[in-house]
Formats: sequence, structure tokens, C-alpha cells
Amino acid sequence: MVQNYYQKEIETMSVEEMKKLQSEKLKKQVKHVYENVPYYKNLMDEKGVKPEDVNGIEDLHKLPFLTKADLRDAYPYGLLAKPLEDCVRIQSTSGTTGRRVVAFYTQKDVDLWEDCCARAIVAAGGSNKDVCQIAYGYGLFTGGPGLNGGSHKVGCLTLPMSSGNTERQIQFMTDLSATILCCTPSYAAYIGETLKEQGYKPEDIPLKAGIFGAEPWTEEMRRSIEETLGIKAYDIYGLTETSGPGVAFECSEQTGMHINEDHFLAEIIDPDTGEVLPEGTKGELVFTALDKEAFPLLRYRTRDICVLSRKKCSCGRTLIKMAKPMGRSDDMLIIRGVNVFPSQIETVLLEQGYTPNYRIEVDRANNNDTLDVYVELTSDQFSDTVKDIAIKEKELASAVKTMLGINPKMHLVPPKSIARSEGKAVRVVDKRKLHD
Ligand code: DLL
Repeated sequence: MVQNYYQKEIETMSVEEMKKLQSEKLKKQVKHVYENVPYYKNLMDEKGVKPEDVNGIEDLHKLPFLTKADLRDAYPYGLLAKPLEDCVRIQSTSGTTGRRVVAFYTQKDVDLWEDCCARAIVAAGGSNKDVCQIAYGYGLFTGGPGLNGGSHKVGCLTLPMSSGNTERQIQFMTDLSATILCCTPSYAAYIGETLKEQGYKPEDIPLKAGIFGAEPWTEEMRRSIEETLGIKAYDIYGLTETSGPGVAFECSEQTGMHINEDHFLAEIIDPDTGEVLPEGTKGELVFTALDKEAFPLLRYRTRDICVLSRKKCSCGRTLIKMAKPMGRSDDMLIIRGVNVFPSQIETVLLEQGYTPNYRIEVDRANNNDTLDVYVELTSDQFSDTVKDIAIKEKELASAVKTMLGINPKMHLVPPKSIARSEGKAVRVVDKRKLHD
């Protein structure tokens, strides 16, 4: 197999060399932040840590954490480490509640971010022979701009579609023979469904690969998208606070995402105690940006729950891997005292042959939590009799109960009755919050 890398020296560097590089960068970065960000200097002073106490990555644990609450407190300029004259871009989170997170970039920050996205595209088999269709949103959201920059760096013919207008997506995809599709997994599933309805078979679709991220998605969802579109589907991870997509990306092995750890130093901590956990333990992912100039967050708590692993990878990359995040700790539902990730329900639905079009509703009745799951049927499934549907609902409820340990009420609903997503899917409605 031909192994392609965008920046081979870094992507295949020995672990010792990588740690040395990270240590050098960390020392410089802590000094830069301490001298230029009074907000973080105060946090360090409160903890009694001086830049000279951090001599390498082994001292990382001495530094204070940053959380989303800090970002809100310091909004908009409080964590800026460069004069505004040196900044060329802002991007912002898609957050719907509270203040948005605003991240700043110098030209160098944009450049390194685009390199990260280029690494992801090359790992998915991309080259200057490819036509890369970018159907992530453009604008303040980082998905479109990040992958657009990466696609240019690789030399792909870039189709800056943005999200939505699915008919037009399909027209450009087929007329211009797009070979790589970049969008959220839920939008990829929707595009796949629409292509199928228009009579396209997987072998008629020009795509060969997809780079899908920005929301949690299961292995079952991956297989379903791969089958419908006739492609290999690669995961990509990132967050606005650390730059955007490309913090980590998947290679052909599809067993987790390589973290671009020359730029982003990762740790896993216990979300309750803040204690650093050993490799291989599940916990909250924390990132330290080693190269960012304008918005260099140190020990930023992502709230994403996952596991790190340094197992040898068949692609030849030595970059540490993170497992697919199960979801954010704040997406986790606590239903009748049981921790539930929406992705667990998705796994069951797809395993049982249902579509990824579902909605989870949690409420409270008579002081008891209720869990209702609405799952859309395909037109074939919908032709069953009412009695058959009732039996299927029972079977599905029992499969979900086995996975979660609690009884849901399942509702199999007609085709097209659940809204499709063109960006990040909103699958959970927690009505309990309305009563609080
Ligand atoms: O979603 C950046 C991005 C754009 C990543 C395009 C990948 C592709 P935010 O809007 O700030 O940034 O949301 C970041 O989304 O903390 C995770 O909870 C979630 N997330 C991102 N990628 C994945 C993924 C972009 N591959 C938040 N799997 C993160 C699971 C993901 N969750």
C-alpha cells in the first residue's frame, strides 16, 4: 500500500523526538502566555506557578486548567495573546446558549491550522488529482474555512459549497465528479439518502472518500454511510477553541484519530477530580495549544470523553490516537440515575436495521424521568401492519433496554417525519430543563 503523508517528518517522528519537540514548544508557549495574557497569568499566580517551573511536558500538570467558563468570563479579548493588529481572522462556536466563544488567528495560526486539515485530507487518500467538495458550513463555523484551506494546500480542486441546498450539492458532485466529500456525518447520511431516492447506486457516485466530523457518530453510522455512498468514511475532530477541524484525523486503519500532537498536546483527566489519568483510561480530553500565537489556550478542558492510545498504527504514523469521542460530558443524559449517551441509542437503532433519523425526548412525569425515542421508518418498513409495528417497537425497546439498562418508549414514525440535518444534528430534546 502506498503511504501518503502531508508532512511525513512530523507524522512519522519517533515518540522521543516528538516529546522533545513538545517540551521545547511548551516552555516557549507558557512564557508567551504568561507575559501576554493577564487572565492566565493570574491563574498561574494563584496556583503559585511561574514560567520557569515548566521545563518540559513532564511539568504540564503544574499549570491551571482553562474551561469554557473562563472563555466566557474573558470574552471577547481577555485571552488574546497578540495585538489585534497581528490578527487576521476570527471564528466562533456554533453554541446556542450563553456567550459564543470567539477565537482569534494570526496568519501563522491560519497557516498551521490549514496544514492540520491538509494532513487529514492526504490521510484520506487526497491529492492534487482530487475534487474536494466541502459541505460544512462556511462563515464563523470553522468546518468550511478549515477544510477549504487544507484542500487548497493539498492542491485539490476545491468546491466551496457550504452546507445545505442538497439538490445543488448533488448536481455539483455528479457534474464535476467530486471524489472527496467533507461535511458532518448526519449531512452525509442525508445526501446519501437523497442520492438513493434519485436512483443513484453507490457505484454511480463519483466519491471515493468522506471526511466527516464536528459531531459524535457511531461505527454503525460509518458503515451505513460507507455503503450508501460507496466510499471510505474518515473521522475528523476539532474544536473552535483550539483552531477548528484537524486537531485529530483518521487514517486508513480507522481505529481512532491521530492527534496533531506537534501542535496540540493532549491529556486525559478525571472530569471530577482533575487528576491526570494514564494512557488507555477513559476520561476528559484536555488540550494545550503549542504553536498558536493569538489564542493559545493552555490545558483547555474540552468536556469530550474519550481514550488515548499509542498503539502502533499500520499507516506508519506515530502520532498518538484518540478514540471516537462518545459525546461531550455535557451531552450525557442522566435518566433515572443512569448515564446515557445518545450515541449508545444510535448504535442499537442501526444494528437493528433502522435509519439514523431519530429523536430522543427526555421528560419527567410523576417525579420519574421518561425516555421516548422516535425512529423513522423507511417506506418499505412503513408498509407493515399496525400490529407488526407495535411488535417491532417492543423488540427495539428491549434492545435499547439491554444496552442502557433502562426502559425506553419507542415510537416508529412515518418516513420523512424527522427533520434532516445539514450541519450538526440536534437529536436530543431534554424537556426536563423547561420545568427547572
Ligand atoms: O465542530 C470543528 C469541526 C469542524 C470538527 C468540522 C470537525 C469537522 P465546534 O463547533 O467548536 O468545532 O465544536 C467542537 O464538536 O468539542 C466535540 O464535542 C464535537 N466534535 C467535533 N468533532 C467531532 C468528532 C467543530 N469527530 C465540538 N466526533 C467538540 C465527535 C466531535 N465529536
